[in-house]
Amino acid sequence: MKIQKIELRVVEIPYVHPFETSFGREEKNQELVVRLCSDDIRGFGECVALDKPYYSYETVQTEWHILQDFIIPEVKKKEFESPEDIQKIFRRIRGHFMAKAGIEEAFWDLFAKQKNMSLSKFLGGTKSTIDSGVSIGIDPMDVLLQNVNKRWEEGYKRIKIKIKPGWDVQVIKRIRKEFGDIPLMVDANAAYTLQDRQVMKELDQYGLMMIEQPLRYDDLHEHAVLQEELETPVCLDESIKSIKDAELALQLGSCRIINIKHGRVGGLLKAREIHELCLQNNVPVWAGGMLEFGIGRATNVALASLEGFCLPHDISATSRYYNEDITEPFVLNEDGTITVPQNPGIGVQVNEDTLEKYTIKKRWY
Ligand code: OSB
Ligand code: MG
Repeated sequence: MKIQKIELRVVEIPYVHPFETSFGREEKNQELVVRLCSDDIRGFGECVALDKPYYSYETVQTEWHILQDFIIPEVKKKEFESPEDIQKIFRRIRGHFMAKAGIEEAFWDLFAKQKNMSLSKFLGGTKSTIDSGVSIGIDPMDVLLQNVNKRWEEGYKRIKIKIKPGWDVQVIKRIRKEFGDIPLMVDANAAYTLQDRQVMKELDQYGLMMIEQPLRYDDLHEHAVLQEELETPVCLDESIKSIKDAELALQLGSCRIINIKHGRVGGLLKAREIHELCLQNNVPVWAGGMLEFGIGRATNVALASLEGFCLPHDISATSRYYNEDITEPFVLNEDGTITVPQNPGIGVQVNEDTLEKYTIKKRWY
């Protein structure tokens, strides 16, 4: 397969409600959308870096730079037999996993469409629905409790609360008091150090499903020390960027659960490999989210349809974040699941009008 034309777009859509984490409060999201054209087939991918280098060093602008200046010129020179072929181009470029993932996923979409298969089936997915969880940002207590109540009533299978120093134990205590024994977890986005282990030990009393990424974004050793002291499983997000990181984390005992984000690990091929490693080692995995628009959300859903993804995911309905999207929306079923699209490729249609409406920069290559 030869790629004749490639389009990059920066797309910006406001959230229905500001989203606050230990990084700060944001009103809108930007994503870089990749379109690959091969004859009459179009493949779409969404690069998931945020516009600021807080979750990872990548940003929408570094993604643009790496794709435009290093990846796209190579892609245009080559022929592709499968989505795996793009790995040869990636090998020389260190890091920049989210830039790589966006274009790799456009290849997966393209090849799946060429084979007339859903991305889920093409990846080897076995599930027709996936369990949906929701991530609740930092807000004043009354707003937060209303949000938890709303999402729990909507049917989400578990609630994740964003925490930071000073916004942790008292919040969880209050939620347990109001909502009892609901499936509950927290995500610190690396906001604590081992000196805060007392906070972690207090959180340990609340029967949480897991504590996600409490310590440094690049640490494995201190997480192992902490995990040893806790009953609650530690789940790693930021710290796992490769299969090597995952292997080491399992050896050291840094976590008992892994959150897999295809963008963070460099695409679907790598994400599937980490999932297989965890499946072999009986380590539960689930699919994380990066506030994706429809293309990225569809990719998440396809990944989460693989066998080893066995805990509720950070894949909520589109309406959790956006009033309007660049594809038709994903909706929450009454039983708290989301249906895996069965149409070819990502299985949702890109709406060219909304894509154009929210585009702030675009270029053809
Ligand atoms: O740590 O999982 C995270 C959003 C942006 C960056 C990092 C994270 C998140 C979320 C939201 O928790 C997940 C989602 O619903 O997309
Ligand atoms: Mg996280």
